[in-house]
Amino acid sequence: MAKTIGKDEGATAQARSFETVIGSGGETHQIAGADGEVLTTQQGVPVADDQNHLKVGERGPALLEDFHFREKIFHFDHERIPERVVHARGFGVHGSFTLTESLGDVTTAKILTEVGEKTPMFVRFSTVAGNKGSADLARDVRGFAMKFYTKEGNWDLVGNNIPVFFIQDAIKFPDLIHAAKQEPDRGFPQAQTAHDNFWDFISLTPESMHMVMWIMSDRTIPRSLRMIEGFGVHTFRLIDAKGKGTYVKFIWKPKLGLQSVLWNEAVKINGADPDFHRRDLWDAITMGTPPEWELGVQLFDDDFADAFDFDVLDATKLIPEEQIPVRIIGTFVLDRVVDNFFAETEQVAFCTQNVVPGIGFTNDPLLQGRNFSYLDTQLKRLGSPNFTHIPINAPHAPVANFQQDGHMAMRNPKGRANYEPNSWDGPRESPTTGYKHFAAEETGRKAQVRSPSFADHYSQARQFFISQTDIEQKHIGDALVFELSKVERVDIREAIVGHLRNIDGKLAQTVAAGLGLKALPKAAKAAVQTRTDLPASDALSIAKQAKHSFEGRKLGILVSDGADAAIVTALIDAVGKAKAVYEVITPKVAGATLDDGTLLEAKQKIDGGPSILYDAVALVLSADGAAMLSKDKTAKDFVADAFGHSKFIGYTADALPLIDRAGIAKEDMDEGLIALGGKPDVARFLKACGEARLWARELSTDLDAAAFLAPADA
Ligand code: HDE
Repeated sequence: MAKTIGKDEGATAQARSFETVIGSGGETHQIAGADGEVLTTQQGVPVADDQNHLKVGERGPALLEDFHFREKIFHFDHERIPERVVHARGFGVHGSFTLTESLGDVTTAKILTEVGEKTPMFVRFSTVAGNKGSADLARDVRGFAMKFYTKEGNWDLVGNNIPVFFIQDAIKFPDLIHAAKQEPDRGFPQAQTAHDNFWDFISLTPESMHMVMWIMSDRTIPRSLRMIEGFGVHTFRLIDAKGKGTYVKFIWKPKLGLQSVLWNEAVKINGADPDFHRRDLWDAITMGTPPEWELGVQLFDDDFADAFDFDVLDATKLIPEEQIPVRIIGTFVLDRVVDNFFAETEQVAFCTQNVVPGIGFTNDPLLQGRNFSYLDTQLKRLGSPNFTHIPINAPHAPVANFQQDGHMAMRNPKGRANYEPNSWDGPRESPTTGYKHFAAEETGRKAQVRSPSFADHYSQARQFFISQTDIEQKHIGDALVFELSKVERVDIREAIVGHLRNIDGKLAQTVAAGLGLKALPKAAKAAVQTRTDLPASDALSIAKQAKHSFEGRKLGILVSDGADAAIVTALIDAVGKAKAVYEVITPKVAGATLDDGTLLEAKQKIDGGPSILYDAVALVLSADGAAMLSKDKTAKDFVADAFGHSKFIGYTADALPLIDRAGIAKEDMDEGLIALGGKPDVARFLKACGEARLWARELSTDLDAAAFLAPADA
């Protein structure tokens, strides 16, 4: 019998605890076996027939008496709860945090002081603007919300993958979100900011320009949720035993490094696999390669805050890591998928106000507003003040108080006293271990004002832009041109270019040229002149932090019948050694028979496995296979896309005709196309794949690159 390579994932048939029988009317019933579970109503009454409702005669009317039917439909009718107003599309997983360095000098929080302590956590990743059913690779901020079930109660760190935000005051949040989401008259476009309302709002809200630079960068089209950073955004406060405060910003860094896809890929991935990110995370965890992050802090005091160029309470600003290095204090691993999506991912309720003793707030006007919003929204979404009783939200720490009753009360106090103070028994406050708010001294006039210290809207936007590599800057320009080209009103396009002029002259010029504007619009009026002395910060660039490793990435191997078995085996071995994964793609899903008679199992038929789903591809084809695939549009797209997306492509000599037919001329063959003749070539190929992309290819072949790389006009 022929040998078989490949493993059959997901095909484990579940043991069947029922038998299917045909009823007297010809209908099928699934009857519980000897030790099988019996289907019941919500009341626990066993059900005899789950296929037909009760009716008068075989063709007669339904009877109200059928309580099983009515209960089943009633429950179904009420299955949906309101989706989140923002961050509706999300994916949650479990994990744990381990502290490696104590912050005992600045906080009493046990989770930040007990080194070696493992704290269970739940993380929900999300996009912001799209509805629950939108695609994963929308250009959008990724929510990165963490719930730590600490010994002292739940701590929620509800962050994003971008360290700054669009607005400075929470009162503008509904406007921002209304503008970003689908337009109210037509109900589209969803899950994208490429429309008039969003850019109109932005053009009238210059404080958003720093964030705009981030969202137009590759940060908003991540390759994987395993490859994004996380930020608490606001300045929070740590509080020590004496009540002294230290400012803190939280940052978490993925061990796999940062990586993004290209916009053209994102658009195609959304069609090929709208669940790309959640599937990727699910696969990584269930295959035993759970993603890990390091949790870090930037700590500072009032002296630093007073001397810093910007206001530390302004959430449109960050503190460059070069100015305050990130101190790594622990790691977290996300290693368990949910048992039930609704129960956990959907019902999890994060609240920024969930802090534990030793961790507190600052007056950041965005954070203050969030503290109101998150609790409020949970009541709407989950329908009861008892949402904390739902297992995913329930603290692992003991809970004892006199709050009672309400819808769906699951945790009900025992005993006579339900008030405090009382002369009976029950929980009492603890001045020693209880939460103490930071005793800030506050004075001031009651007023609706914006502090002048929040007025510089462009300097850090510029700092972000100049910190990027050429290719990253080009992508920002491309994204702006793409988005603004979808905006119908020319005056809005021009207004944005006016803001860009305050950030970087060349960027403004390239975008204006990309939009075909006849003249460069006037620079927007700035309350504060852009500073040009802020130095570039490498930590702001994805490319400058590259890990140069293929670990955690995926190779797509396109194989035909008669392909070289030795090369396939060498590739599979090399992928394993690189701690990466692979998928075999064949013309038919049944797999391919290699030149030594081995049957290679396939994960994808070529139509279902376009090259956009992989970080790099290898074409291991026989001459016949290449000849056949050269006539196939999908196979040609596979190669053309991989090339167009600057990916590394390994190929056996017989695959050359397909490369040619995919439109890659001999003179365009660059060092990113690597011939696979034997093991050393395979090793060289895998090493190259660790670089993720051959960016030089994009800079030399892309239509917009020439304009972008040209020197700026004076
Ligand atoms: Fe949120 N945000 N937000 N947000 N946010 C919500 O809460 C809100 C902001 C973030 O996976 C909502 O439970 C206001 C910044 C994440 O369940 C809502 C303001 C940051 C999630 C809400 C902000 C975030 C939310 C909707 C301006 C990054 C998903 C559903 C003051 C630091 C949590 C919900 C999850 C969700 C309000 C700004 C992150 C409506 C008023 C800044 C990751 O309460």
